Amino acid sequence: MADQVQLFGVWGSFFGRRVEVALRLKGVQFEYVEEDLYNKSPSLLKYNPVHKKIPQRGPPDTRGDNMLHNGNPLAESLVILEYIDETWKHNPIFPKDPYERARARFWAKFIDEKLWPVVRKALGSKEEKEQREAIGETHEHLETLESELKEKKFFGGESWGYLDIAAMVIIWLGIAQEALGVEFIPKEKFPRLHKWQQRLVEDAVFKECVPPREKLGAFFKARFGSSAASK
Ligand SMILES: N[C@@H](CCC(=O)N[C@@H](CS)C(=O)NCC(=O)O)C(=O)O
Repeated sequence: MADQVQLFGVWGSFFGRRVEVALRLKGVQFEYVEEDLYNKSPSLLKYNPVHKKIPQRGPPDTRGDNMLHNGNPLAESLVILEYIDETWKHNPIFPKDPYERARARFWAKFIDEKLWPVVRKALGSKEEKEQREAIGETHEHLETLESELKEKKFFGGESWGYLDIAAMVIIWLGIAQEALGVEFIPKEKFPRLHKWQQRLVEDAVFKECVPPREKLGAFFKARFGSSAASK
């Protein structure tokens, strides 16, 4: 029987786009279901009763980016990426070497647990001081990632892989910078990350998954335009 795959997501969320990139790279057919986070669908609540996220996180609440594979619900984008790579083994996204795999997981965790929370804070903050500090911390974390990238084309080396997918949020940062006029990721300060994200958005798989810049920019303006980030 052919695999039945459904992806529940929100178009502007890089969590769901991570899963989409991996599915497209593997050539897995899937049905995409756009979720309304303010009015979560019965399927989302049924399949993601723990986090109710897309892909989900945290203990009992409800969140929205998930995948359903032959009736089995999966949550948390990074966990789903591992599942996809183990289930469909062609075009592997993880490095072969166990040490390199561990490092890739380490940095992906760093992105979700260190970088993303301060970016979220910088975007949403209504207070200028708090927002300046959050942008400062964002820059610190980006510097760390810039040195991890070194002179490599991609985090994965010559071709992109798991960590490049996990780091997609950096593309979102560039778009937020354009839309809100805030220096989230100034080019002069992060030349390697700039080149890296340009290579990614030119890649055929990413091109299909990253939302159009104008659409995402307009979303940022509507959602965060009144926060300190845009002043
Ligand atoms: N750690 C989760 C995060 C997923 C997440 O936060 N998704 C957001 C969309 S950007 C969501 O569903 N928010 C709805 C909510 O928090 O209720 C993952 O990697 O999948």
